Amino acid sequence: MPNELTPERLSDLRLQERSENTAGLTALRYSAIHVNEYMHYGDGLKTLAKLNQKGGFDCPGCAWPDPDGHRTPMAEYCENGVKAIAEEATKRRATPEFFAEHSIDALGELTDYELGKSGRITHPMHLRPGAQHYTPISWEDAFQIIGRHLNALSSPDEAIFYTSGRASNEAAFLYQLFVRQYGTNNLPDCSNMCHESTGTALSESLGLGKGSVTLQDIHDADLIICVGQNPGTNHPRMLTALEKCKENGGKIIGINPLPEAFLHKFTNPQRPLKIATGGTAISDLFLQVKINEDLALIRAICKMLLDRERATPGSVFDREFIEEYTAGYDAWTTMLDATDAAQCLRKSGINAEEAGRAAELIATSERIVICYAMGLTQHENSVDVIKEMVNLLLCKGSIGKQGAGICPVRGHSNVQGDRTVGVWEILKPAFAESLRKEFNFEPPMEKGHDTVDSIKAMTEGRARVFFALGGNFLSATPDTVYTAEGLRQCSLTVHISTKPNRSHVVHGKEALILPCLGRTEVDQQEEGEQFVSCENSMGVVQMSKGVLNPASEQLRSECAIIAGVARATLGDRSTVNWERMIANYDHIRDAIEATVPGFERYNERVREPGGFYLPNGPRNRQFDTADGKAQFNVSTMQHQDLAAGEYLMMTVRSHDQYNTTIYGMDDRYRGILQERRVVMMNADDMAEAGLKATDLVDLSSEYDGEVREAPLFQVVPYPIPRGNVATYFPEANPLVPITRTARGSNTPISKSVRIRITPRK
Ligand SMILES: Nc1nc2c(c(=O)[nH]1)N[C@H]1C(S)=C(S)[C@@H](COP(=O)(O)OP(=O)(O)OC[C@H]3O[C@@H](n4cnc5c(=O)[nH]c(N)nc54)[C@H](O)[C@@H]3O)O[C@H]1N2
Ligand SMILES: Nc1nc2c(c(=O)[nH]1)N[C@H]1C(S)=C(S)[C@@H](COP(=O)(O)OP(=O)(O)OC[C@H]3O[C@@H](n4cnc5c(=O)[nH]c(N)nc54)[C@H](O)[C@@H]3O)O[C@H]1N2
Ligand SMILES: [Mo]
Repeated sequence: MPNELTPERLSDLRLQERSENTAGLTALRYSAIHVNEYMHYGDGLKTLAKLNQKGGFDCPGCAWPDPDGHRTPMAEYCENGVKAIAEEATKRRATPEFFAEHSIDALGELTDYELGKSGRITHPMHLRPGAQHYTPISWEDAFQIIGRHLNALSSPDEAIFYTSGRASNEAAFLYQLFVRQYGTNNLPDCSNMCHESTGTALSESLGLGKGSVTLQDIHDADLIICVGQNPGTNHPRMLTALEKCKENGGKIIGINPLPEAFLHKFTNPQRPLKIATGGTAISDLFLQVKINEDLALIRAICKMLLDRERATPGSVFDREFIEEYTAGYDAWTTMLDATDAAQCLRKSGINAEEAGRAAELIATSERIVICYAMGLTQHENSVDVIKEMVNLLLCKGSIGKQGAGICPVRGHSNVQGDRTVGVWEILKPAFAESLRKEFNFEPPMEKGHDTVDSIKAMTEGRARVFFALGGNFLSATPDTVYTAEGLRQCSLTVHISTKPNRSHVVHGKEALILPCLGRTEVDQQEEGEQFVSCENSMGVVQMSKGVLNPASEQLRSECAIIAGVARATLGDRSTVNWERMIANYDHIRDAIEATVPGFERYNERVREPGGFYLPNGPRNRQFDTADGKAQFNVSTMQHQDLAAGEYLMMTVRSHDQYNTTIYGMDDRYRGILQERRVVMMNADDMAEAGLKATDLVDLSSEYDGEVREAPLFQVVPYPIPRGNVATYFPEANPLVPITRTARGSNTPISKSVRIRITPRK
């Protein structure tokens, strides 16, 4: 949010019909516009030819997997992947002259969109204490400043080391190694705000905090339940997989408070015949659930299934699977017996007939996949909601067989890999032991700060140095005003970044920006050109090798920057040969192989076209839980108490953004154009509140007597359940309370914030 916000600064909001067709030729046209506007012509051709191809580079967009076998030569990418590339490989530059022209105050006046569009940062930049301008600094001097600040702290636990999920396995591993040698487990990451609830729920119920399906399972499923996600925008290549499933005779149920465009129609841009014939209808049944009432809905459906199973034993449930592989079935059915299905359905906003149709589809399907994303993970009871989804799969025996399983659809392209190689505020004893053995040092064992705890530690003065490997901490985190206070109190804030963002503007007393190579760029080190590797949503590790010349000669790779910081901070204290690691990343991969299970012959297998799968117990019906069984879970239902005049708000992504990076001002599929400060409301709620389309309102949220505000939003009538509203992330983040998080995962409740809407006079 820029410093000064006035009604005059809002653009002319334009509303049009919602689109009921995703992708198609329009998507191709928008891809071309972004490439032409922001990239050099030759760079465009070169990058798109290598995007998501074997031996090419991994799309920095999302974590959806690439096909194992044949990949379309025309392109394994989508409109939003192309936008992500155009954003990184832009021809625009944020040079030292740019920072000389723009003081901190002037940068603060720019919108997120304008800040991002200023281009790639070309030089390491330094903001001296009290200064108004970032000025260039040498790499060595920057490393020395960081080392000095870190070594001056009274405890390593006074430093915070954040990671955003774009960092490669190699960079992430080196980073956590440095941080643990320095002496802390304060390793918060974007996952804490993203799929942490998944990690908790699936570890406890299935013994592994990751999904169990492969891409082939999606193709082979009889039924896919797509709940709490918007793949038409956030994982467009997933639609190709859903289309394959449909062509194989599969059915799809969509569960979402919003009638997202992908549910209606998908026109695969890679198949000209489909374009001519108007595309594939994706969903067979759409359940417009109320925000955070998925648990009530699924529970009611499970009760219907149980009734049917009892009437004809063995016709619905997989008794053998339940018997052999699960625990807790009896407690679960007892809980269902005590459940009032009608009441659950009333809560969920779904009528008995629609729920009955869902139950029918589930009862008659053998192979079921449940796909989900942020619509399930960012509520207070998210861990229970995800476990409820697992209950449904378990009773159907839909785990660990072809065409079935749980599929948390990941966000950032390597968020899953970063966790696999050790970026986590928790250091597991087995990994600690491996680090101890391989590197001969005593790692800290105490749990570190996750994202929410890090913010509190900074604001309460318990942490004084903030360091970020990528991301945009200020804008991505909840409670923006509170978080800003924490960052401003730090003695030093450091960002390894590709482009300017708000976290560079809301800074500590001293600040550094360290510009790094992007995924698309050639990474030249002492022993030659290097590649890195990433793990996608389905546990496949693949190499990624850039093709473009770096945006500036000054740029360093993330690995090289981390090594520089480590040397300057740890000096002779370190037992790691940082130079050797950087000269050739094979040495980093050898170290990963030696310390992280599943990476046997890493250097060899990562060079094979298409990479390799990491081990996955649930896929083979091996459950690493206390009793070795998959767990049915019994939980109490959450009741959302809204006071009179309160609405339940979800914050979502528009079609034209990548998290806090704003590609453009339009949300094309939803028909909301040119302005992002909007609140989508049910037309009846609007009428009741005396509001008309485009009326100006202020939003506020109140928790424990504390009021948070976000001014100046425009009302948009939208088909959303009554009592629910939707706004865009990050504009509405000041309303998300730091004091309320998901139980068990500490994830901010970005999808269920109680708010009030006050009309502007
Ligand atoms: N182009 C693009 N791609 C991206 C991203 C991006 O910003 N832009 N971000 C990446 C990242 S980090 C992530 S995590 C993913 C995010 O991918 P998504 O999770 O698809 O992203 P959101 O926009 O947060 O959408 C949440 C969806 O959940 C629905 N929803 C909200 N609350 C509820 C609820 O209570 N129940 C149900 N059933 N549904 C609900 C919303 O209506 C919306 O459709 O995408 C990744 N890919
Ligand atoms: N209200 C609300 N808040 C949310 C969410 C929500 O749905 N609602 N979603 C949450 C989720 S799911 C996530 S994952 C987080 C995202 O949180 P983050 O990952 O912290 O945010 P991003 O916007 O993805 O980070 C963008 C910045 O990353 C830098 N960058 C881009 N590419 C690279 C690179 O290759 N290397 C380096 N070093 N830097 C790079 C650029 O400088 C860019 O400005 O936000 C969370 N916040
Ligand atoms: Mo995410």
